[in-house]
Order: sequence, then C-alpha cells, then structure tokens
Amino acid sequence: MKCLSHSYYMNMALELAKKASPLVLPNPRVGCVIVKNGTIIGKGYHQKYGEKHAEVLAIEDAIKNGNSLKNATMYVSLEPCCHFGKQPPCTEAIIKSGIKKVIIATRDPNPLVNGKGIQILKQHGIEVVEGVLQKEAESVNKEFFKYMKKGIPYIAIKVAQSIDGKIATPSNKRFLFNTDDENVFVHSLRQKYMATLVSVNTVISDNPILNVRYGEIIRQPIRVVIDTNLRIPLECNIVKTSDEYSTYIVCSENVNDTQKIKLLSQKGIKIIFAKQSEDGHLELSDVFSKLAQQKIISVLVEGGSMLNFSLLKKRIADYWYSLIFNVFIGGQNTKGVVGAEGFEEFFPKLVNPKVTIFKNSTIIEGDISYV
Ligand code: AOF
Ligand code: ZN
Repeated sequence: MKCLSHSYYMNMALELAKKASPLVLPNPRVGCVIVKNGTIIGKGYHQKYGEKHAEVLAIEDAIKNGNSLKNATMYVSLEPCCHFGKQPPCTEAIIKSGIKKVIIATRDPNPLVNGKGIQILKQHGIEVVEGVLQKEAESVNKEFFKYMKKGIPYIAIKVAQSIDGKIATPSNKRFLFNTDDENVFVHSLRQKYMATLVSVNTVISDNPILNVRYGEIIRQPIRVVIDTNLRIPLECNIVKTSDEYSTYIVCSENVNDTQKIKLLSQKGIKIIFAKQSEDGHLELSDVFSKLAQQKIISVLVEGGSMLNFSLLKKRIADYWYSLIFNVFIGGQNTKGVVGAEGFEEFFPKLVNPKVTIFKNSTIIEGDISYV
C-alpha cells in the first residue's frame, strides 16, 4: 500500500480548488480528494454558485466508478459545511458515505460553519485532522476569508499609468494605449473580482460600460458607482445598459432626489445609501460594509487617484495592479496614480510582487502591506 503524506493529497485538493472559475462567487473555491488504500478513488471541486459542493462531487465520483467509501479518507481544502444553504450539509453526505477520516486544510470562516462542521463529524465517530496546508488554503480563498472575517470585501485596485506614474495627460485627458494584451488582462480581472467599482467622476469623464468584452467571457461583474450626490447622468452607458448587467449606485443617505432614485430603480439599478462624513465624501468603511451586506466578497476598484489614496490611507485596500505603459507623459501638475495629500511618514508597501511583460506595457501587481 502506497502511503503518501497528508500534504501530498491536500496539495491535490488545493490544485482542484484552483480550477474553480469565478462562477462560484460569492462562494469559496473548494477541492476534495478521496483516498482508499493509497489509491485516489474520487475527486471533485465546487464549480458553480448554488450547485453541488466539492465533497459531494468527490463522493459521487467515487461511487460512479464503483468504489466503496467504507473506511476511506477524505482530503478537503475547506471545512465541510453543516448548514442548509443552496445545498444540503456536506457533513451529512460524509457521515452517510462511510468515510472514516477527514483531513481539512482550514476551518470555514463562515459563522454558520466555523468549527461546527468538524464537531459534527467527530460526534459521528469520524476522525478529523485539521490545519494541513492551512496557509495555502487560506490564500486560495483570500477574498472569502477577508469578507467573512472583516465584514468588508477584499479590495483590489487597478491603475493604468505612464512609466512616470501619471494617469492622465497634463490637460487631464485620459490616455488610451490599451492593446489586446492589456484589454484581455483587465477584462480577466473584471471577472475574477465580484464587482468593478468606479467613482461618478469616471462615469462622467469616460462614460465606461465596465463589462467584460475581451478574452474568454465567463461572467460579468456587478458594476458599482460611488456617487455621493447622485450626479450620475441618466444617459450614460452604465445606466443605458443596466438591464443587461447588475448595477449598484452608492450615494449619501442625505440624498433626497426621490424622482431620480425612482427613475434609476425602475431601470433595475440598486441604490445603496451610505453615511456621509463631514468632509462631504462617503464614509468608505460604510460603503464597503454595505456592499458586503449585498454578498459582494471582492471588488476591483478602477477609480481615480483620490479614491486610491483614501483606500490606502484607511488601510482597506488589499491588492494592487499597475499597468505601466511604455510612455512618458510628464508635467509638474499632471495627476499621478495616488493623489490627495500623499504620504509623508508612513508609506504603504507593495509586497510579493509579480511582473508580467507585454509588448507595450509591464504589469506590476502585489499585496499591499501596512506594516
Ligand atoms: C463546502 N464545500 O465546496 C463549498 C463550501 O449556499 P451553499 O449551500 O452553497 O453554501 C455556501 C457556503 O458553504 C459558503 O458560504 C461556505 O461557507 C461554504 N462553502 N462548503 O463544504 C464547498 N463551496
Ligand atoms: Zn458543503
């Protein structure tokens, strides 16, 4: 009998989890492998929101191939659920199957599960080992973990800049150097994150659609516009296409233009009200907790330099993408990537950098660190 280590099989479960497409959103990506007498008898990963979980698919896979699960060992990258959501509890399926041992990478941070799945399995005489490749498993679902633990979405910022850090021309015109490489890249990001967010200034100046048009189209993002005073023009592309793509506008709870609210709502746009701070801007922590209440677990911010600064200053931005085009723009007062007053003493940092080189641009991405 082959006897490979727990981390060997857990690594397979994690590789399966990574195959999950953004169609699982807002669920986590979960992979599962079932082993008996050193042989893999079943495999599965969660494929689509609302559909079967990884464990059930792996159990079905094993049965389909004529295997008995009696005394088998299950490796799963997230603690099995024990609640009725869109799907019945995985713990029930595991208990019924005859599996005798479950190896788990990490607990499910969802308060409906968090440790209770493990407890139920143990109560039914199943041996449970947890914490195998825990860090790796948490990083596969870093968006889901942040959302569950902090009650706000995971926030990634994307900027398009010149080599000298400018995001517009000296006369404040947006520059458009995107070729296919950059378009496919940006549109893949719009699918990876649950929502794409811009400020109303971007809507007014660029009139974007914010949908996915390049590369393989798997899902369309929810579009979110931050619009304190509900200035969004009714004839803009976002409003015009609101019957095709989910659209949210976040405005101040002080907005009382009932006519405009009604008009936008009739077009299928969801209006969310957030607190306004004394400086006149929306309180970003409230904006994002309201978005989390809508089950938005991750957001790609394609906003301007002021918003970028605020997200860094509030220490709520998690990831950064710079699309650096091979051009110089210059100009003493030309807008840079991060605006407002900037940082004088404490500087957020980009860590674990990754670089992708295209013909006309280089992409630098990485985690944002505040320590
Ligand atoms: C698992 N295996 O493959 C996944 C889990 O609405 P439901 O029934 O799909 O439940 C969604 C919740 O279940 C989700 O928030 C997370 O806590 C857990 N996801 N659990 O045992 C899986 N995707
Ligand atoms: Zn489950």
